[in-house]
Formats: sequence, structure tokens, C-alpha cells
Amino acid sequence: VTTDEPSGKRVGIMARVMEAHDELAARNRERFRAAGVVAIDVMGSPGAGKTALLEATLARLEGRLRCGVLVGDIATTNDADRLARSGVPVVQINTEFFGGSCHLEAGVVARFLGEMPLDELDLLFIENVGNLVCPAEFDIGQAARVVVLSVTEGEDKPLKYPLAFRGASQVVLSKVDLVPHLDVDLGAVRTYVDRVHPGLGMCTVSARTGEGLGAWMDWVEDQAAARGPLR
Ligand SMILES: Nc1nc2c(ncn2[C@@H]2O[C@H](COP(=O)(O)OP(=O)(O)OP(=O)(O)O)[C@@H](O)[C@H]2O)c(=O)[nH]1
Ligand SMILES: [Mg+2]
Repeated sequence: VTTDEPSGKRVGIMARVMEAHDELAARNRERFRAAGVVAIDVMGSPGAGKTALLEATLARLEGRLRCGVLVGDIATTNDADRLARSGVPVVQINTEFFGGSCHLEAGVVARFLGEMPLDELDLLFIENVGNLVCPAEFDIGQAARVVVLSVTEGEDKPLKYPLAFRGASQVVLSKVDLVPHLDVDLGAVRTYVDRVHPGLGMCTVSARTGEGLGAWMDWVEDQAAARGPLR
């Protein structure tokens, strides 16, 4: 759909809507900056292992960095209930009350930031709604975006969902403990990631066994350290 601008330029209404989202994302980013908190958006397909990764991450950051989590799902508080066991502040966003969106939007995130003690946090993880498509299209004000891709999803996912990988700061290849039961080619995943985002950092982890989590934790701590010294 397009509309006429006074200038005579034809501008898509969708482009204007996305500009409005970007403006709200910029406000969130400024809010995070002012509070000194690094926001990390965690996206990936349904069941990729986002919550399991965050559970393992929060356990390892206890006493090192002050964390909070916003978690988006269409329905249920299942993930918030799991994450709250870590003892950090967790807020569940159910998008069924905002049109049932398959992704988080900056304006929706902003509504829930008031429930987060931002000034007391170093890191805010935002678990996006399980989906490898729509969340990639919406800036929510994050400092970094992580794509969690599990070894069961197929090596070609970076090629099929390039936007998610292009906009990512890090890929976490999850559930590596399952590799002996699969015929997945981990080298092919690396090749396909490089094809859409050359050199993108990738950690290969198992939240279940802890394998590979050291490199992931180093990456997380580097994000926080970029904003100030570790406590
Ligand atoms: N074997 C194995 N299973 C895992 C691992 N991480 C997660 N799982 C399992 O994968 C399933 C989905 O994990 P979640 O952490 O709920 O995945 P999610 O991406 O948060 O899912 P949604 O929020 O619903 O999109 C659960 O049954 C987990 O126990 C892992 O490292 N190894
Ligand atoms: Mg989850």
C-alpha cells in the first residue's frame, strides 16, 4: 500500500509503520543506556532452547552480574515460571493481549519496562516469541541479538531465514548433546551462517550438559563489560 507525500514522493504505509516502531525502539535503547543496562534479545524457533539457555546462563551469572528477563510468548507464563526460579526479576509478556503477535514490538516492550528495576540491572535478557521470521523484522531497542538454532532444525536454516542471521550479533547452536543421535553436519551450519553473515560469532552448546557454555558466558560477559566493569 502506498500513499502520496506532499513532496510528491510515494511512501509505503508499511514503511511509515516500521519507522514508528524504530522510533519506539530508539526510545527503549535510550532508556537502557540511561539505566546502564545491556539488553540482549534472544530469538529462535519454538523450542530451540532459548529458555533452557537462559536458565543455564542465569545460574552462571549469579553473584557476577545483575540480570533481569523479559520473556515474550503468545500465551502462558511457563517460561517466566521457569526463569523466576533463578531468583532474578522476570516479567512475562503475553502477546495474545496485543493482537497475538508472533514477535515482540518495541512499544509492547516499553509498556513492561516499568515492571523491571532497570537501574539495578547490568543485563536484561529479552526472550522473544519463538519464531525465526517476524522477530527479526522488529528492532526492540536491544544492544545485541542472539539467534538460538538447535541441531535438530536442519543445517539450512540460516539460508532459509537470512534476516534473523544477518541481524544477529551471535549464534548459539544448541542441544549439541543430541548430535550423536542425528546426522546433522555442524560444518555445514557454519558454512551457511557465513554465507548470510560472514564471520558471525557462533557458540556450540548444550544447556543440558553444560558443554560449550564457557564460550557463551565469555561472550555474554563481554557484552556487559563493554558498558562498564564487572561487579
Ligand atoms: N537434549 C537437550 N534438550 C534441550 C536442550 N535445551 C533445551 N532442550 C529441550 O528442548 C525443549 C525446548 O526447550 P525450551 O528451553 O523450552 O525452548 P524455547 O526455545 O525456550 O521454547 P519456546 O519459548 O517455546 O519457543 C525442552 O524439552 C528442553 O528440555 C539441550 O541443550 N539439550
Ligand atoms: Mg522459551
